[in-house]
Parts: sequence; structure tokens; C-alpha cells
Amino acid sequence: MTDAVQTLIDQAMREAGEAQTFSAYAPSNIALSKYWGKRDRALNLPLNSSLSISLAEWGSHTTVEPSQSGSDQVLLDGQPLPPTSGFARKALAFADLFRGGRDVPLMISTRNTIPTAAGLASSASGFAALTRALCGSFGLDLQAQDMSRIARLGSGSATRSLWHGFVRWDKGARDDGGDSHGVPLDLVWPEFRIAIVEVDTGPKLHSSRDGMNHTVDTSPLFSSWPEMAERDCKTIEQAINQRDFETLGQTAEANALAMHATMQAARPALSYLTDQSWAILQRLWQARTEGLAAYATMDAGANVKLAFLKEAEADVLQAFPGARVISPFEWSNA
Ligand code: 2P0
Repeated sequence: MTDAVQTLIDQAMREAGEAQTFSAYAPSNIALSKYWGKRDRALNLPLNSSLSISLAEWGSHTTVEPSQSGSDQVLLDGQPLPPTSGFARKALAFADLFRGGRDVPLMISTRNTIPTAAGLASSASGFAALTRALCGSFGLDLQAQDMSRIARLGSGSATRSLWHGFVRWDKGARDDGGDSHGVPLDLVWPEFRIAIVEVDTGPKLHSSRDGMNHTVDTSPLFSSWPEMAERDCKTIEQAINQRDFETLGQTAEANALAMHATMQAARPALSYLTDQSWAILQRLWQARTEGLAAYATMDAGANVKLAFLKEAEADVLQAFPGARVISPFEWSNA
């Protein structure tokens, strides 16, 4: 199978100049309808479409420039990384998509604005920002949709991080991945809010990539997931278009819990949620019976994210003191 994205980069690189210094930003994102399961593990092609909200100023700033030292260098938050570290290896392997075997030593420097304690994966914003920075550095004139397809090869969730606001990732049907990319929803919902309720965690036992593949390979519940997720994705998009927050929230929470249920049924079982995550969910469900219009979503980690509207912000903070509130439609220099 010829990878459609590699073909796209190779064509664009024929016009490319020398590497220049170029800086770019991409926001992180949280899926309201999840990506869980791949139909192609090399190309990160998903079994179902997904839909996310980008996190405005929470994301990654990445600079790509020719390396003065003559060898590749990777920096994270100002610290040089050993070339053997996981992050450096992934970033350089990704840059190889562009270098195509040519000897172009690069310095790749990434700064994440996502609070480390928030425990949010930065691979989505990291690969989206790196894609933008590499395209800019080599002078490639590509549409955001094309960059979304390139970012997908780094990490599936990066496919959705090329835009602010709500973004749908169409799963596509082609084996070469040519039609699997992000599509921004053309609307703003200024009152929409996300809050991160942090849970104390150590390092993850399982990467989301391994957890996803293990679930697909062993969970008897997984077979019902792709169709349900596809339906949830459509329901959420429709709810966003109609500004129907209740349907959006109910569907997003049910979708996240269904994803975690597929993991619990995996053999052996897999759980990213801890007692603390469940205690937060119980508190949320109790608060909902008292009128709080907030809904939860959880990813491959123990933190709980809440979706709500501006009018509920004070009540959310009262129920969850210390939660970090993000306004996805407000950003300044991001
Ligand atoms: C999502 N997650 O839709 C889902 C929900 C985690 C749970 O995308 O293997 O790091 O690099 O494509 O993107 C996290 O998985 O996985 C993820 P790869 P990725 O946000």
C-alpha cells in the first residue's frame, strides 16, 4: 500500500527549499466522541470518526531550525533531550518523513503550555505543532487539511489539533488514508467551557496506543464500539449545531464511559480510571441531581474533564474546587 500522506509530502518536498527557522503553535484537544481502535496501525487510521474541542492557549509551541552543531537536537521545555529518549526518537522519526533520507540536521524545540500537573497528553498538540513547523521550515505550502493528514502519522489525536474550536476527524474509507483527516466545524460557541479535575497519578502503566490495540485485540465488548461511536459522533455534531448542550453532554459522557467499558472487558482488563476518578464521577452525578448542568469525559488517564456552559462555571468550581477552567473560544497569542 502506498501511503497517501508520504506521497503528498514527497510531492511537496520537490518544491522545498533549504530548512529555515520556523515556529508554530497548535492547541491540544479533548474528544467529546472518542477515537478508540485503528483499522490500520501504521497509518493511524481509525475505525470510527471522532469529534473534539480544542483547548485554545493550552498546547505546544514548536520551532524547527537547521542545527548549528551538525547533528539533530531535540529540546523539550528548554531542556536538551538525549537522542535515545522516547520523545526525541518520535520527533526525529517524524521529521524523517520530510527529510526522506537527506542529511538535514535539525534542531526541534517544543514548549508545552499545558500545565504538567493537568496530566493531559501533549502528543496531539505536539505532533500538530511539529507538522506546522516542519512544513513552514521547508517552505511547503499545504492546506490545514493536508497537514492534519500528516499529523495523523505522528499520533491519531493530532489529526484534530490543526484548528481551534470543534473539529471532526472523518475516519475515511480509503486504505491509503487519503480521506482520513480533520474537518473544523464552522461555528463558535463562546459560552462553552471545559474544566480539568486533576487526579493524582504516577506514570501511566500503558500508553494509549498499547491500550487501544490491546482492547481491539482482546475485548469481547469492542465489536459494538465502532458503530456506536460513529452514531455518537453524529449526535454530538448535530447537538453542537443546534446548541443543544444537554444532548451534547449526555452523549459525550456516555461515549466516554462506553469506551472505558470496552477496556474493562479486555483480557486482561485495563483501567485508566482510579478510585479518585470514580469519586469525582459520583460527585458529579450527585450534583446533577441538584441541577448542575455539567458532564464528564475521560481519556487514557485518570483525570476527569467536565464540559459545561459559562452560566454553570461558579457551581462547577464550588463542587470541584481547584478545577482548571478553559474557555476554548478565547485565545490571544496562540
Ligand atoms: C481520543 N485518545 O479520541 C482518544 C480517547 C485517548 C482516549 O486519541 O496511537 O495518542 O498515537 O494514534 O492519539 C490517544 O491516543 O494514539 C487518544 P495514537 P493517541 O482523544
